[in-house]
Amino acid sequence: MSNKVLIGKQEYFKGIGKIPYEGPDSTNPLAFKYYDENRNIAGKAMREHFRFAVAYWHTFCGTGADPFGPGTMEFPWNEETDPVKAAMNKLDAAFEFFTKLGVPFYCFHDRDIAPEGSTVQESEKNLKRIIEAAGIKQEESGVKLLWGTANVFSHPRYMNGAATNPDFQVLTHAAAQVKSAIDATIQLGGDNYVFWGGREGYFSLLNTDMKRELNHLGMFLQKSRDYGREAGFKGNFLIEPKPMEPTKHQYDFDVSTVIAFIHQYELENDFKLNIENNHATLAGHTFAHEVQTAFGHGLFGSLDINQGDSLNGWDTDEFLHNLYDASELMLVLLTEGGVGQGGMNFDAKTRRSSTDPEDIFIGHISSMDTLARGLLIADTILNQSNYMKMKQDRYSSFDIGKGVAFENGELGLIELAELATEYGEPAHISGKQELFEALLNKHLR
Ligand code: XUL
Ligand code: CO
Repeated sequence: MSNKVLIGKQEYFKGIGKIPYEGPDSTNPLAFKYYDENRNIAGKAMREHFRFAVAYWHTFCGTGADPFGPGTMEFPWNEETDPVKAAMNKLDAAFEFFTKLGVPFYCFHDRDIAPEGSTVQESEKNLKRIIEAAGIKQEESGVKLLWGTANVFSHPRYMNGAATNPDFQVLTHAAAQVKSAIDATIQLGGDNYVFWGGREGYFSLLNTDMKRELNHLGMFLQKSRDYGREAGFKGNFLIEPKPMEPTKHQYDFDVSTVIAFIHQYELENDFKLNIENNHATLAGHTFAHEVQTAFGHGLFGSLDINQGDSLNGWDTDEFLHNLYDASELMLVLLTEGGVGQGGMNFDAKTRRSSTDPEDIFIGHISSMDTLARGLLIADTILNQSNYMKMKQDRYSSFDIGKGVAFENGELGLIELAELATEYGEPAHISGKQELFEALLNKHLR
């Protein structure tokens, strides 16, 4: 990243400059304590371990509205009444923010970055205008697009789903949006294109033909892939799992469900997963579990970084500040080779009552520091403890003799049963879970 800060016609975050790295002893809330982008850890710069991205929808669109009241945050880029001019102002604010924070990437939905028009053509025209301007901003700043996506869940027409809507006409509108959003992603050189299910799911089986809806979704994704590849998109298509909200049964429940879907519809050569922490916990999994599952199937794509609240069951999208979760995640990433052409997108929002413009900076800085600290902890555990050996030793009986033969597929059930008779009752070998937990805690600092 260059140190250049990009300010448009007007400076939106006055009084805040480029966020510096000041080290762990700093008391400056607007400085990094651990994220030192050029510092080399485990063979690469910190920046490359994370490939941090800012999410357009929360940071520049979400003003804090909830079901009990309107937004609380006043965004000056929203003051302009002409929607296209307001989108241009928002773009200025966004690039000012990216460059002051020093993140290398951003992500958007079509409707975050450009306003919906009254017809398909008008919406496409609006998007094209803003994408043109975004391309220039990218060149000027060096900030890149991690992924683009289409919002096919907010407009009332999508109340019964988009690709899984029982009304074919609605599906065609989703196709028009996805086509334009893929075009925009290609034009901006995006590394990935994301499909989050939105309202693809159902509330009652009484009015739902699940098999038919899933077939429609599979067909829709195949056609989106075909279009993207023909149009020259070289990046990964990603599906983002979520178990519930907005529908009761989301079709993309968790990583395992999506992996089965990807294989069922023969999407495995083009599709991978975008995994979000709060979605993992809603599905009853840890983030580390979901990420490990995706790596296990060779389908890890990218990450949405946030966290939920352990005391409630909805998607609160808080900035990740749980050091334990960050360290476990970084242990998995370091042992599996890292984020690749994915990254870490902050699908996170400041709380409704955090209304100062600096709070948006503090949320991102705190989360980037949490992950950087998690990286340092994981790297120390891997290099300065016997963690990996302890883990591998649990499986050492498969490294010798008949264990090797089993792994090579050379022993059938009859031979295995004969061996059980020969061995007699095995001695108990402790799993040592508490020792592993103590080892991680010892390094949490
Ligand atoms: C919703 C969610 C989305 C996706 C992109 O819970 O995570 O913002 O990340 O559509
Ligand atoms: Co997300």
